[in-house]
Amino acid sequence: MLKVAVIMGSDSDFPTVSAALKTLKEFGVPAEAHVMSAHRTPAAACAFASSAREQGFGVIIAAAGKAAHLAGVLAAHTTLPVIGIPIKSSTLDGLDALLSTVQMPAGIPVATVAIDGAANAALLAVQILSLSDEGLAQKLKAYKEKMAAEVAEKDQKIMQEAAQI
Ligand code: RP5
Repeated sequence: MLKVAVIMGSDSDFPTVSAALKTLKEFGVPAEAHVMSAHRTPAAACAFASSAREQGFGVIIAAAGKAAHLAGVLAAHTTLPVIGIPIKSSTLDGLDALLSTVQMPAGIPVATVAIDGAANAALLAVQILSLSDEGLAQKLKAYKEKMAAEVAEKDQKIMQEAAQI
């Protein structure tokens, strides 16, 4: 199976990014995590992205905060899909990272999830890989069915609680 690269701009992003690794593990998708920075280690980031496809990766997830250029720089050096996670690590509450990640120029897309949206980044990566993996497609179907069943259960509970008011 193709691997997912989970790149973060700093180890300080890890507490948030770990939700992506957890989700990938739940789906049995092999992942590799690295700290690489568009600003502090630009050569390493570019080299990683340039060889990611031949290294067996299918998707790159890039998480960064502040002036978050990591996802865009990785996307500039690969034809693999890149998913950006803007990290809330500044006095601007992540809005800076969101805009830096999402506002890519035409030709170099970054699929940007919500601020700190690590679990959704992983789910999107699984969905991309499921296009050529029927086992993953089945797991995604089961995941959605479980989620719907949980909501239905909450609905019943709230209906009962509301009737008591
Ligand atoms: C960004 O700057 C990183 O992705 C992190 O969110 C933020 C702060 O990094 P540290 O100063 O904690 O290393 O590049």
